[in-house]
Amino acid sequence: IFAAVEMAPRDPILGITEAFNADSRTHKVNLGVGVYYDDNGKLPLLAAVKAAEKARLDAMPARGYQPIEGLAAYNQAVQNLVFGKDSPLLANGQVITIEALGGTGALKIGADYLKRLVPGAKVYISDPSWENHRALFESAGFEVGTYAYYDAATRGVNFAAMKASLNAMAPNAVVVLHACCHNPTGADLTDAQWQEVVQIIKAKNLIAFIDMAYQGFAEGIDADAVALKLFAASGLQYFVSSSFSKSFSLYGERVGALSIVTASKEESARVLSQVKRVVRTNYSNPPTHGGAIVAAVLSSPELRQQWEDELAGMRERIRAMRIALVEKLKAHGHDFAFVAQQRGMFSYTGLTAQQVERLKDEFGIYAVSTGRICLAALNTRNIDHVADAIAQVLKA
Ligand code: PLP
Ligand code: TYF
Repeated sequence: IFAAVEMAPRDPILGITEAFNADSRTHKVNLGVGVYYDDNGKLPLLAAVKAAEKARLDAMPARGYQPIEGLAAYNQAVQNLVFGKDSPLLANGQVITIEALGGTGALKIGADYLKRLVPGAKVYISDPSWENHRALFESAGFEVGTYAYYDAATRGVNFAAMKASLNAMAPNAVVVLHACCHNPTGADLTDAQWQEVVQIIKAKNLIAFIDMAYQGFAEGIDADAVALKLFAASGLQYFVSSSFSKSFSLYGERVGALSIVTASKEESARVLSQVKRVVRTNYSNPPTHGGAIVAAVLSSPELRQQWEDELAGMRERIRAMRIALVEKLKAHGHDFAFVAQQRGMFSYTGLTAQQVERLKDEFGIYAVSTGRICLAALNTRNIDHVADAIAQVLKA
């Protein structure tokens, strides 16, 4: 039965890590995958997470099945974080939240449910977007197109073109939006632009699917939720996927959530019953550990403060690396000021695929062939090597 099976293409980003791991050069740097490393180049275990894990281990909880929708305390903590605990949507019972297997799992459950809800709709992702967005919605059976987003000339957003794309969509089209820290470009919308996007989505009867994988990495927990606040005030119904892979450094625990905003509490009950049906036929119910840890951190005032401080530390370190890279490249005569304007983990540098290839071959520096680099992998020890190497490959 397997004789005719072809080799599937590698994930373009995760494949870089495989090549990086096989490289024996000691000065190698992996700017490919979107993972936050500390200044020692290590994946952090946050102190707030450590404390919550120790308490959980000491309590030695039994490992029964979770409810299909996951841990209630977790789902509520996620709602408070994403929508704000005083949100009228929460008070009205208009939001359902289920624990999901990372942000990817949330997108997958949301996509499968949408396919049942609006089977003929077309899905649009930003041009460019996280590669898995397309694959996830295509595998749910949707046709996936793109909306204009990135402007290579300004290394920012071509907002006029984005609006034109949105305005041209048919009713019920699903629009996947990055809440903040756009992956891969680092170019985000302004608050005023978000307001316009919400208005177009409402006027054209589009369905927003907001992907929030980096809450807290641009400006802070609240500031990064500006799109959520504007959508909340719109009266629309929409989808939100959240991920705690980055913000809690819990990548492998697969902690995320899918939230859906409905028109009423009564509608919420019906929608939740359908989403649970999708979950049941995928993995039945989510694992216990990661969600319990995030819930414990978010519901303890001390651990929550500690986590916010640690998250701010990650955010500020990335910003410092952005500014340092701009300065070091300036010393080489290159204007990379846009790197300090872009937000989150990533920057679209404008480096060509050939230049990225040279970075790898000659300097042991791995980046995505599109020119995307992960700033969160820079540190005070590798940044000179990276800046010097970029300056070298920019020489004709
Ligand atoms: N959405 C975006 C925009 C991402 O960059 C990522 C990165 O991993 C995800 C979703 C997936 O999140 P997770 O790793 O929690 O599945
Ligand atoms: O874009 C990134 O690098 C992260 C990590 O299939 C990632 O979002 C990359 C590819 C993938 C899953 C996660």
